[in-house]
Amino acid sequence: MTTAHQERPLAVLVGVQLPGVDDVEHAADLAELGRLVHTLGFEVIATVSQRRSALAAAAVLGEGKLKELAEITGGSGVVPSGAPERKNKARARRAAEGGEDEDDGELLGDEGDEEDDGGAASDGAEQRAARRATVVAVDHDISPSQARNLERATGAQVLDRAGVIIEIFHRHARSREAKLEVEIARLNYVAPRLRETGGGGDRQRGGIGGKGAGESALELDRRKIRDRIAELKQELASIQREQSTRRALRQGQRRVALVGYTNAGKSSLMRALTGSEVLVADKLFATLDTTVRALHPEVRPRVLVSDTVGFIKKLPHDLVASFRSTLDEALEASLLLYVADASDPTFRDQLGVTRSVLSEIGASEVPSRLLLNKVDRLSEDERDALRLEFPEATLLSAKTPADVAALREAIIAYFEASMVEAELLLPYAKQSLIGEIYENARVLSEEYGDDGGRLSVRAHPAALDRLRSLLAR
Ligand SMILES: Nc1nc2c(ncn2[C@@H]2O[C@H](COP(=O)(O)OP(=O)(O)OP(=O)(O)O)[C@@H](O)[C@H]2O)c(=O)[nH]1
Ligand SMILES: [Mg+2]
Repeated sequence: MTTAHQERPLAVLVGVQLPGVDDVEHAADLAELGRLVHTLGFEVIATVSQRRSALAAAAVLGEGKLKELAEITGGSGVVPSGAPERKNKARARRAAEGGEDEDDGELLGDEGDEEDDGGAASDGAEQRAARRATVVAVDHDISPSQARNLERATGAQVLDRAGVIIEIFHRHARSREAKLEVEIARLNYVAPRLRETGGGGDRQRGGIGGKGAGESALELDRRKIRDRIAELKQELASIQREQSTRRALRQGQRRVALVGYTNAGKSSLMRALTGSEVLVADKLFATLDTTVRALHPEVRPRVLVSDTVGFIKKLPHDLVASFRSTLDEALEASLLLYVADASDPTFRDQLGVTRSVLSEIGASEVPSRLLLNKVDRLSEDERDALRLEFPEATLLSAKTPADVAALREAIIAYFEASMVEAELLLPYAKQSLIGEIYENARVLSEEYGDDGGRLSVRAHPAALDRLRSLLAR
């Protein structure tokens, strides 16, 4: 556990303001990258930003800015001549030197690990350079050769935005499924960034071994990574089959999913609504697994609430693909609660990202409500302004019990309104289904005759369909 606050290793942010990105958006993007890097356990000491029409092909920044950056990291500030250029990526990577390579399959060394107690003893040299940033985080996706050149010019480790996010996911994954998904994304990310290490190829994680005849260490490493990905995908597929069976069992149940940008307060609402102990943390991507719990105190038929993985701008493609299955959970909900952190000045953009990712996975058809959370941080005037701007939304705070109680009532009322009354015939031979009926419908009356039970119920149409099909079998 973290004891007295130890000094965090230092990082510097790099951002290029591309045409079409205004100052506010650029600043917000960098601030978000700063929070991501902070979540990884670093202290951000500086930001180097430059307006350019495109990222510089060699090392993202122009010459002057590169020097400025190198002053913060203690590097030379120049890309050594003869350093790999972008022309031929394969050749470039092969040309890269071996010695100090960090290709151990981790995107970062241990130093930035937030779970580490930070007590890794530094040697004298490190102490002298104590105020120097050891990590450069670039707010764009950069090519492996750009990363390489930046590393050479700065003497620091370089991570791009995708790398930072993948590393956070890697550390926060808890369930077997999330771990597999992240590992696949991570290997996909690492593979093109592997460099010839002059025999050091066996340092890859996941049992990546020595050289085979006729193959360079690099080719072998890549092939092993592909094999490993295939293996992981198989394991994932079997877990997902089990899960879809479990999901099928829940079909027809009344389900609400909390969706939204990372750190919006989904898990906090989940806790408050269900009395569960899901993780709440002021970290980005605290939650990577979908959790499903019943609304508490329980209602009949019960309502299930799911907490889901948060979204972020420019989510790396590999991760979007990986977390699709987790988000399928949201697709199966009868009601989506979009949670936004109304105290964050950029929440409108965040909401846009949430909507576009959900519509990509086909969830825009699912009925939804907008929850503007964390209003305890806003003044009365600010709340009034939000009410005008979002007349349909519910303003609330996960920390205010009365707000949570009102939300619970609103959820119940929503389902109540969509419930219909119907009559179900329960033959004596099917008596075992009585539990299922009570679970999924509110039984208003029960009458038994020669042919079985005649139950008058109130239930959601989907639940009725499902019960009827069970009864007809
Ligand atoms: N002041 C205030 N803080 C809140 C509120 N809701 C959540 N928080 C805080 O916001 C931070 C993030 O909350 P979480 O519930 O973990 O957010 P999340 O949406 O689950 O985030 P991810 O799992 O990272 O996607 C925590 O520090 C919470 O205590 C609220 O209504 N008011
Ligand atoms: Mg969460």
